[in-house]
Amino acid sequence: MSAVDTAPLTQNAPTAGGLLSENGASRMAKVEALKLASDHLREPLASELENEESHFSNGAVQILKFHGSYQQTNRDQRHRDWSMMLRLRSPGGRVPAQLYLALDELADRYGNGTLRATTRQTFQLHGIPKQDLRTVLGTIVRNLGSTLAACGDINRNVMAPAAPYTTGGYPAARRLADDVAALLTPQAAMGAYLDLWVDGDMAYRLRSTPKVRTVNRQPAPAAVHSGDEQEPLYGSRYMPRKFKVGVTVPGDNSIDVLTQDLGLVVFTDTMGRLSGANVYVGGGMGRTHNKEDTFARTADPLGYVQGRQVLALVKAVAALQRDHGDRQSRRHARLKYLVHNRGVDWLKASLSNYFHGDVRPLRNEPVRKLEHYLGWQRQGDGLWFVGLPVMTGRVAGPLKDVLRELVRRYQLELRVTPNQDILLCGIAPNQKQGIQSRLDAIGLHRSAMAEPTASHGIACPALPTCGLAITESERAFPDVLARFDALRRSLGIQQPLLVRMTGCPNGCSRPYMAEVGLVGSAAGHYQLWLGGTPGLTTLARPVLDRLPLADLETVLRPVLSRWVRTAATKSFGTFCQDYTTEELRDLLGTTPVMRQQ
Ligand code: SRM
Ligand code: SF4
Repeated sequence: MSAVDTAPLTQNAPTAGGLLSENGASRMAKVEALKLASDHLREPLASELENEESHFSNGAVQILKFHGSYQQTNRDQRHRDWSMMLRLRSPGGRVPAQLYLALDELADRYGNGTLRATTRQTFQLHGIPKQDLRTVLGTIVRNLGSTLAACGDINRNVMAPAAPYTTGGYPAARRLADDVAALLTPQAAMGAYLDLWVDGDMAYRLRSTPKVRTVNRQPAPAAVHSGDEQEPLYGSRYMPRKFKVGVTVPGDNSIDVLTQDLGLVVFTDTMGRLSGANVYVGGGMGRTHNKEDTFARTADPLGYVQGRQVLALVKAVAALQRDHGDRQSRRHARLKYLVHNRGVDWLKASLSNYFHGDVRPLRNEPVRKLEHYLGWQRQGDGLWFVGLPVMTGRVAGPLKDVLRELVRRYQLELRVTPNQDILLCGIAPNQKQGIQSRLDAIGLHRSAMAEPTASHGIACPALPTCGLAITESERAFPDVLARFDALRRSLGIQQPLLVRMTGCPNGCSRPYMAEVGLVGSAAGHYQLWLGGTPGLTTLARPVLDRLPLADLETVLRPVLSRWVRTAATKSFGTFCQDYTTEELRDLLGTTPVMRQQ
């Protein structure tokens, strides 16, 4: 590999690397220029917060994202009805009682009265008017929450198994997720964040961790530094695009490890201390219909890295993507395109400029399983947790009331799972009965907590809040799941089916990993993806482009029936993998119109 092959685009010299034409920013994606001019993510947001307008300009909207908020309109209304969505940062899905109670109240007082558990293990609030943004965000920070870097071209919420198990590798995985979140926290942007939302009160600074302080003190290869003293890792243009990290333990694939830009599977010694991690790079779901150069992709294995080198490796991969990711076309800016286009061997070679540790062959891992942790379970420290299925993650109505009551009374910590479910944690044995009786009152009986299809199904918000939605998703999903359950029952199918739905191809509920993925393609129509597995190990394939939702049963009954008659010992996804796409299409109950598409 020559030096030229691995040469990075210099982060803070915007004319370097051919990004800009001689007289301006014409070849740089617009967002790049906005980030550069923003004074580390302050302007024009800070100025526009002071005006009386009901909404922000496009420039401010881009900067606002880094502060954890999106400007949205209610797409059910004919007129433009502006409001803000706020997304929290909660590594491993951990939300302490005090923060949850604050969110619950903010949603009622300033938002649309609901909270939304997300697929990356945090909460969103919707419907916040611009003039209340400072109050709401400030209240979150004062209650020890944060929305910093929950959106934008930066490291996003770090995922980790939500279960609060105190044994095995789980505590180490959670600690590593906290360390990664701290390691990749922006520095100058944190100053801007505190200035804007809590009048610069540095008491609310996100704390580093001892391990991160050690890593940051150690000498690192020069290439890791962005060249910007105020923002040493990211530089003044931050990442080319969002960057996502997930950490888990061998065998537990609740975090969908292969869909992350950077996935870490931790190994621990007999004392539960981190001994190293298998590293996977270049996963991602987002794509655009009819643009074949955009695609969903599972991450490639990079290798095994020893425990004391893991954080340096994480920083190195982030720095490499910062320098080499495509800053001209946002559509191709994710790490997955770099890995796909240049190959994992190129990545390994380039990484040697950023990381001086060893990357060894991958260690063996057991078969991956999607753990969903529903129902009552022991934590391992004498306490219990209870996993509550939450349809599409929407916390509203009686569920919201009961959660508030239980969290307030017992001061319980919450954990959000990647399946949009909620775990109530730290429950003493003598509190179990009282809690279960309150759950019974809203239909969350012990037996209802493990319902096979619904417990696994997830759907993105889509209409009416998501500006990119082509179709319904969250609002249609309860009915879709009920129809799948009825179909399974009518065919005598006992096994669960992993179903995921989105309102567009961006893939927010990771539908391309499901056994049945429904991806909005035109009003009332969905692209049908088949062939993902229950353990989230394989990418599914698109089989139909425009399945009318009304024809779900007609189309799927024949293939499900064939599966249960001929191969019921396999999962449905594995059964589908035995066929070519053409053969699968022939197994569907399609109409001639669908076949012509
Ligand atoms: Fe997402 C954009 C919601 C997880 C891929 N996503 C959006 C926006 C912000 C729409 C927008 O840009 O205007 C959606 C807001 C809708 C709303 O009204 O709330 C949105 N994404 C969500 C959430 C809330 C879906 C959910 O059902 O929970 C998830 C919030 C996660 C979090 O807490 O951080 C969410 N989004 C994901 C995931 C899954 C994941 O991260 O594990 C993906 C696929 C993985 C990936 O990134 O490849 C995902 N969202 C996208 C993309 C496509 C990115 C790409 O590389 O092409 C977009 C569009 C974009 O960024 O341009 C997007
Ligand atoms: Fe919006 Fe598409 Fe994400 Fe659904 S998948 S939330 S429709 S961007």
